[in-house]
Amino acid sequence: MEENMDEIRISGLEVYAYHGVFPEENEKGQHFYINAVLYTDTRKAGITDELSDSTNYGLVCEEMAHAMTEQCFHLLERAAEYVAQHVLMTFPLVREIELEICKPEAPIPLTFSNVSVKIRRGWHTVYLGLGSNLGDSRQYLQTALEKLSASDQIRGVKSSEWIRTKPYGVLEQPDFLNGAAVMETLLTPWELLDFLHEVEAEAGRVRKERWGARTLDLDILFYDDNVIDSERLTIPHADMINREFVLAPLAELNPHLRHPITGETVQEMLKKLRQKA
Ligand code: A4P
Ligand code: MG
Repeated sequence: MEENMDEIRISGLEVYAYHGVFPEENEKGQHFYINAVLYTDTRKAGITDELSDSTNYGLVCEEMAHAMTEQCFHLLERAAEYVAQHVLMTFPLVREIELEICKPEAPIPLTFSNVSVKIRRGWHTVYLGLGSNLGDSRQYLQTALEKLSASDQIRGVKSSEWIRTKPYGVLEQPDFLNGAAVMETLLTPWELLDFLHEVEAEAGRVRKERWGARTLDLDILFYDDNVIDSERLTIPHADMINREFVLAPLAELNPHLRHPITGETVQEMLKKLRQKA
């Protein structure tokens, strides 16, 4: 989540829709009310007074109403996810959205004023490390970038140059071609990992030996400034400070990026590593 973002707020948008677990709800429909906070940067529009430099909240209302009525879901959770994603994909300047869908006419045989589901979703900045040392490495890396770009959950993919590097860890294996890429994604870290594993599998990667030769290796280096230490996932990538083949391409993309735990920039980590060598 980014701090200090400006907000465009919409409240009480009324939409007649058909979401619900009960068949009567899907047939008869009922009123839903939407509250949304769009996190964005209004500075440019604040200077120019041009609508094209901001996000048109009228259009956002229309798109939310459209997304609410074009499909019929069982759950408010699903409707909220769907509407949030639609707004994030349709309005490029909206970095995050907080969305609440209220259902005050929900079929509950008790007196109540409202039920609602509220979620916060957004684009996250991710840095990936890419490597290959089997087969046509350049082609594997290039294809991986194309598959990432082709996902509707990922946008703005930019990559570093590919560099040829000596194997690290297990030394008796071919040289690697390595690089890094930066992008924005709507996926959670775990969803992104699953997607990367799919892309690796499509490149014919077989997991045998840890640190062994591979057609394609995709590692998550940074995910915003999240720190994750779980069985399946360690973010930031644990060993980056010892790997020039990670830090050099990262420095090409963003030398001033800071490690969220140590506070060191990529440039500083790279300089230290080169001094050690
Ligand atoms: N995993 C945990 N954290 C992450 C993360 N941030 N990104 C888990 C991706 N995966 C993460 O990885 C094993 C498990 O790590 C995954 O299932 C995931 O749950 P893997 O890709 O199956 O196995 P691996 O790649 O052999 O192991 P590892 O530890 O990821 O190795 P690395 O760090 O990828 O190193 N030398 C040069 N010159 N260039 C290289 O690119 N790469 C390696 C592999 C060794 N030597 C190299 C290079
Ligand atoms: Mg790996």
